[in-house]
Amino acid sequence: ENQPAPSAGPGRAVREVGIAIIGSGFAGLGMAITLKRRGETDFVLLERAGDVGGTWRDNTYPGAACDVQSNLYSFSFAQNPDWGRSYSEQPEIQAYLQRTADRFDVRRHCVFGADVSSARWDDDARRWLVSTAAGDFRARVLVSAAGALADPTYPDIPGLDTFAGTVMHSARWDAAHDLSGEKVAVIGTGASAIQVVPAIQPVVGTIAVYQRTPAWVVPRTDHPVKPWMRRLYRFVPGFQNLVRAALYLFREFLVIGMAKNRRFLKPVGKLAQAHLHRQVRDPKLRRALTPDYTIGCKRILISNDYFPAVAAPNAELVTAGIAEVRPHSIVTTDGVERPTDTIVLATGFHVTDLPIAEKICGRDGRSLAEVWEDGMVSNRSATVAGFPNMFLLVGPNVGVGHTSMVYMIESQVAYVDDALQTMDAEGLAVLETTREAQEAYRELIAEKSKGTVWLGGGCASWYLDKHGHNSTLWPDFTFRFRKLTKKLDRENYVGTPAV
Ligand code: N01
Repeated sequence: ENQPAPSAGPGRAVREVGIAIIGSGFAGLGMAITLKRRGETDFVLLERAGDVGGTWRDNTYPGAACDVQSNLYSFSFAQNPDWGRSYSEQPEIQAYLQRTADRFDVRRHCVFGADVSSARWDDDARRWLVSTAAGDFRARVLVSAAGALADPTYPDIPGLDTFAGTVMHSARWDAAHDLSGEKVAVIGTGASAIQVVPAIQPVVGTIAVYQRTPAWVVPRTDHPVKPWMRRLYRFVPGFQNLVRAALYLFREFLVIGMAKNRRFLKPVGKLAQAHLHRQVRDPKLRRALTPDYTIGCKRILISNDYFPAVAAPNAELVTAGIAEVRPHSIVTTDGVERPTDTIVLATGFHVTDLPIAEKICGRDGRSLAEVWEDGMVSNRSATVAGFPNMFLLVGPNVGVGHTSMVYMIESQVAYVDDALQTMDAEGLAVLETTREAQEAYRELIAEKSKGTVWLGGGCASWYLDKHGHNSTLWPDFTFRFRKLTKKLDRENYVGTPAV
């Protein structure tokens, strides 16, 4: 049953726009720039924070960096010949995003402080009604680019709320807090933890790393980019494209090949074991750091300084579970109590239970979260039946652990842009995908996921939802995703003309 569409509160003006884009990270910016480059200017970027950048704006913890090479981790239409390192650190990526927003003049479309509280489809008006902390909007089209690594997960540990010291999530770092000499606890051993631990270990008094599941870690081949290389990028036409293509192909064939065919994983497991062996002398610590699941089941991490940091004299790897947090300590299930000044939660994000999904309500008034109760479903990772004129960027099954998310984002943006141009060309007021298309895509994903290390590698990861389904990763070569999303699959949509 249709729910009444919300009206703007008393005295609140509603702004009419063509396209409302939620979020201004890589996805939101990519969408905005694509629209702008083809002359479409009737759009807003609704950004809850005060600047563009998304996850690269938010993750300012010491050591934050990307584990995909910068040449690949950038927009194809805005390459940067000046990257300082092969794997860039957070400030450089954030500066790149800010500069790119300026270069394509999209900041004028940004509404900052516009935290979206709800977005509802009004079937009579054929408009999305979007309420935000910075005002209400009525939009013909809604593009959610709110991100999958946007909302931090706070673990449900007994007593955490009674802790008298400082608690910081890695994605909400407080730079003003001085950790020097403190007794610091880091909870988690994922991609964020393995970067923050070595960055803070030299300055803290003691550091206790609470590990629930050890990570597979391989060496990181990071280095500063030589000045002559930068000159080649800048002055030799096509050279940076060539490097990008080589990196892309290497990652694509090596990693996806491995995920699909376990025997290729063996040498990588050996490489990780040798890395651990070289860096950690103590056999007991080495054993504690050795994973018992197949490499690749979770994201393979890359670091040269994580193991040495954990093996440092002021560090301790805690493998017993956390029983409770007290005002000045953490107690583990083996009864040991460790005095603690600051707790760093490197505990990840709401990926399979996206908070934005609770706020977007479709034709029958149900939220995306309700519709996705049995798992996230979509047509081509972009549209959902019952949610007309709505597009998702970095939604279900777009994630990649092995290559650049920017490649996937650009594929998605091209698809959405083709859909928007189709709507204009055909004079459509409403475009909505069919349940059949959604079901077919779900089956395609399930089929492609079968037999992969992500499903059968013997680990629990954020790649899988609570039902054990892969609802986050694209389980195939990314060029196949690009092919699938090159053009709108018009036959899988119902279009309603404007009159
Ligand atoms: O989060 P995670 P992340 N008690 O979810 C543990 C991207 N990224 O922020 O494995 C104790 O991976 C949890 O333990 P377990 C990248 O895509 C990229 O590190 O569930 N422990 C795990 O160890 C990445 O995959 C980069 O047993 C608890 C950790 O917390 C994604 O972001 C850098 C717990 C969470 O790991 C997320 O990475 C950073 C509890 N209650 C991030 N709850 C680069 O490009 C959770 N854990 C380098």
